[in-house]
Amino acid sequence: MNVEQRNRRRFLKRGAGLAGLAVAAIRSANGQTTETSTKDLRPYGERSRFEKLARALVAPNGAASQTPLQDSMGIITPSSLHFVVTRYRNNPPDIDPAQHRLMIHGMVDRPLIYSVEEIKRLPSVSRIHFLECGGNSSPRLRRNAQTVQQTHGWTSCSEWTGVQLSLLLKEAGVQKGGDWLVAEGADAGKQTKSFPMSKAMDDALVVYGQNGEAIRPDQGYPLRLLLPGWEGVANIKWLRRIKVVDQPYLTKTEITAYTQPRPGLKGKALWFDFAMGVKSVITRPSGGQTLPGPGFYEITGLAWSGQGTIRRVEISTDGGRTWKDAQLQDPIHRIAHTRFRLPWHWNGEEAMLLSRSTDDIGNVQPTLADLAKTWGTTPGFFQTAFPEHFNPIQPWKVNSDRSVRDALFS
Ligand SMILES: Nc1nc2c(c(=O)[nH]1)N[C@H]1C(S)=C(S)[C@@H](COP(=O)(O)O)O[C@H]1N2
Ligand SMILES: [Mo]
Repeated sequence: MNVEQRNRRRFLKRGAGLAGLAVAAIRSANGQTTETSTKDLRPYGERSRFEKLARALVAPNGAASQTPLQDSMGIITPSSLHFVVTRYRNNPPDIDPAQHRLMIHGMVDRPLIYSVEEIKRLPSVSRIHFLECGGNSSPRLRRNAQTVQQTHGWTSCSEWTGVQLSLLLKEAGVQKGGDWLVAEGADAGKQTKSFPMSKAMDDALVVYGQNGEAIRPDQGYPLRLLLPGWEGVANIKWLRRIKVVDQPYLTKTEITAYTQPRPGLKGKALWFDFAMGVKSVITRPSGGQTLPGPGFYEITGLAWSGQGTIRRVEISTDGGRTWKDAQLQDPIHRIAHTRFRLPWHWNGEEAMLLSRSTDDIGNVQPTLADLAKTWGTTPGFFQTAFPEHFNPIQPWKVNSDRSVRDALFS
């Protein structure tokens, strides 16, 4: 018997003994006895009672809430902490997956109705993608915001599992001229959104899985449309219908919000501006925190781009005079949160922390002044406006009293 076999036998013996125990007494190194009760063997796990991390509830019933980015680790957002935006403030519909159907119709040769079980039988894919509300970090939403959860918490990142929408559309047979689609949710507000066929055929997914289990009701259980990198509102939850059409439909939910007249367009707005720009934010140290004192810190945060893969994140601790490359966590996924880290020694003096991300098609995260120029206006315009796709470099000011503050407009 070799060493490995012997160890395995010993393990099995011990395992067999433990299985019969309702309460195991564990003697720890310092001689204290800790009780582990059968409750710890509960079928669906819970975190330690000492952990308090939670979403920030923006709407009273939790129909809008933000991810606690300041304490997030790595790149995956636990499903329980994924941000929520459900318009019209309804609770998520309580859908029995056995009753739910997805209909694909309109300009197709074979209109189809799928049950959730039928969709799950099809070839599947799992992909890590972020989701971001088009209004995330917009000045009007962050008026009284102090923390990064409040300023940037309308983005999260999950591993999504489902089928490629292109597969369903090939089954249905898209007719000539069917260049757009309209997706509809089963919520009381009947969220609908138009999107072009090119995205449907490229990387769009109909997902039923999130981080290794069924997607949560808040995220669209049992089926959701995922248009990787595109503004949150296009990612229809509780997906029940996809209609192939010849042109965008200008549905109620897409014309009553998610646009902002731009001065540079003589007051007109950009419609169908789908992909989220390249963005990043330092999550620690960040707004509302108090640093314990001078010394070592790891500056860390998240970067993402709705158009590709993050290639580079630079960090400045002196308000943009000098920049250093941060280390990016491998593997880096396309259209996903990307964790960056940089060691920093804080000398106790005032500092201004910035992060600037670049993606693989060369988009560089703009400063507030750059962004204002693109919009044909001045930074002051943004203070009262409700710009969508607002992705400027976020400055956090570290004061000598050890407090950290949002310094975007100061
Ligand atoms: N059916 C439906 N889909 C929806 C919405 C909704 O209210 N109903 N909200 C949209 C908006 S505005 C955003 S930002 C994202 C939020 O997704 P999440 O709640 O899973 O984070 O869902 C989108 N899809
Ligand atoms: Mo949104």
